[in-house]
Amino acid sequence: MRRFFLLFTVVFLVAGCSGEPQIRFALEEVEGSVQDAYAQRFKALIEERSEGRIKVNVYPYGALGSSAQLTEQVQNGALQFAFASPGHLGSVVPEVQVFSLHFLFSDDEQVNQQIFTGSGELKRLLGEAYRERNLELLSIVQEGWMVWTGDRPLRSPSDFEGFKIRTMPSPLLVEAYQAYGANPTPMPYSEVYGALQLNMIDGQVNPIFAIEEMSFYEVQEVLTFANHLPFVSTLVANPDFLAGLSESDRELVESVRAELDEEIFELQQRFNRERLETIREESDIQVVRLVEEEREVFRDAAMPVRDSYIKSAGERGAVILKAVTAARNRLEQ
Ligand code: 6CS
Repeated sequence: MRRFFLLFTVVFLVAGCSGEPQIRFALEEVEGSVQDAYAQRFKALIEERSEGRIKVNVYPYGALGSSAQLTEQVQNGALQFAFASPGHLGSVVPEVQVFSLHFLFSDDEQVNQQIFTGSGELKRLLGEAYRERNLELLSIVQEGWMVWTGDRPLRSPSDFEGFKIRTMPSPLLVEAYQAYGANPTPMPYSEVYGALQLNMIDGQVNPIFAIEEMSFYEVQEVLTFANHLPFVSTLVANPDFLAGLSESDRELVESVRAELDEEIFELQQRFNRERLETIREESDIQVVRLVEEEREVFRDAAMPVRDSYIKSAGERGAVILKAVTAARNRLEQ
């Protein structure tokens, strides 16, 4: 009886009431964000190319829960697709914390794009780690450089002394800011604006498009660009849902996913460029860009976090780290 019920649930979730696939796709970001642009294009292409047979419903941040709750809903099949940012996923999939390691990736976004979308070890090994946690990793999506916002310029670790910075909860993000002497304070994305406004925290870190659409710049004095880390999210799906699709529908999903990898990379560059202009027009926020010597000091301070990564992500983590470093060196030549 229990098996029958389980089977019924799976068939219902795969097919939806109409007998055709229905995709519930949840975002960790609000309408107008990079993730929203991705999901709207995904919906348009899938619905058009399946001639309306496959329906995609998009749920922006706030509709269905926090990032951690969205991941759980993909794992249990209540959602078919979602974005799962490594900054929120580190305790579930320690290997993904490779995206929390400052100064590991290239200073060149194009190089990083090739590392994230290429057929190298990174995606294969992370895919294995995700599958063990009942998640199918579809894409690694770059959303722009992380930028520090604060009540002061952050030019050296001494500026971080006692600085309360909101981070996503991944343990290695917390460790990186501790290494700079800061006081990292993880909290949900939705609470950051209020916490900045009430001076419960001194700053936070996110890409420019998010700093603009979440209005963080309204309650901050300075943007510091260190280009220490690209913000990435991962597109995940429920493995049973994908396995239950017909071969041609699976191919359709795969072709749209591959097409969007390139399209969204360019779109996020435009979003981040244009929204920096908006921030500058609407505020008198100071913009600081660190020079190489300043970045070098942060790079040195962050290096020990790589050992912590290997401790928490084990042998597979060590191979991922090597593969990223090798790919970076090769592509930068
Ligand atoms: O800071 C955060 O928690 C969030 N930032 C972005 C840009 N996307 C999702 C993530 O949850």
